[in-house]
Amino acid sequence: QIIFSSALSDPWRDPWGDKEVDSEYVKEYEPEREDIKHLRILLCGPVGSGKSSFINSVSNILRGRMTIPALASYETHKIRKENSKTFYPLVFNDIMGLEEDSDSGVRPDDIKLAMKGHVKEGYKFNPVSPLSEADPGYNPEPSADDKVHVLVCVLSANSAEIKESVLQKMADIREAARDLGIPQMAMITKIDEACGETEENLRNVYKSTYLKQKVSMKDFSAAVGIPMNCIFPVKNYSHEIENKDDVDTLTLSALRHMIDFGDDFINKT
Ligand SMILES: Nc1nc2c(ncn2[C@@H]2O[C@H](COP(=O)(O)OP(=O)(O)OP(=O)(O)O)[C@@H](O)[C@H]2O)c(=O)[nH]1
Ligand SMILES: [Mg+2]
Repeated sequence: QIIFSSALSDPWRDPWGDKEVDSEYVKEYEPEREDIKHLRILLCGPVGSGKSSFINSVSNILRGRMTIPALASYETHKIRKENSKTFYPLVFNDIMGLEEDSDSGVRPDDIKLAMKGHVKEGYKFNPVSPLSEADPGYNPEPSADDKVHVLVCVLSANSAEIKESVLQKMADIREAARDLGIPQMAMITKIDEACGETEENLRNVYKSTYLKQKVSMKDFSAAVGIPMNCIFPVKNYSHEIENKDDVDTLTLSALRHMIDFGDDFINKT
């Protein structure tokens, strides 16, 4: 159902982002450290929350045209520069959805191993047994850029309630990230379907009472334990055939913060 609520006179975030500035920032980013070729961003969240779509959206935006979506398992998604054989020094790992039931979906222990860089490329997570050191998918000596530099929890704005068991898994993952000192942020996807105001115009996102409540203490932020200023609303590209400015602006703003958080971590360790 569509919810219309009274618009906030005082937006929960200000001002609206600057697409050109953020785009340049993201495109120019290079990690300073010699031993780090790329900043690694790990996306985790419930099934269907929009993790893969986000990676695809980023690719569309940085390349300035629609691109073909990527696949599942522990794959590192790289983004090729347009008209070039080189890639941006940003990579994404997308972990398959956190199922409610503990016998399916990826195990939090495996996600912890992934954060430490122990999961090899192409490893297929096994819901019933964790990755062990004896497994060929186990990387015993991760390099500095096999490790995850920023953790992003992805949740959908239009899902009614997140299941307790899924929240518990997310809490476990976040605790592991905290122990490793890995910075964390959250993304709230599908804002185009969240409420009447954002359905009408994405620019209403920071004025929406409904979304403010979602991200504020009462709801989302308390549920995942991530402060409101580290939660970024986005709309992913799904069926569009052309890029749209407002969509790009929100995505680039989220991406820029991922870079900042991840880069801080790189320079600290
Ligand atoms: N309207 C809208 N649809 C979206 C958005 N993001 C994702 N979708 C749709 O939601 C569905 C699930 O998106 P995915 O990106 O596959 O979700 P995922 O998190 O990768 O899911 P798993 O890989 O199964 O864990 C797809 O049909 C997408 O087209 C969004 O921002 N807005
Ligand atoms: Mg996916």
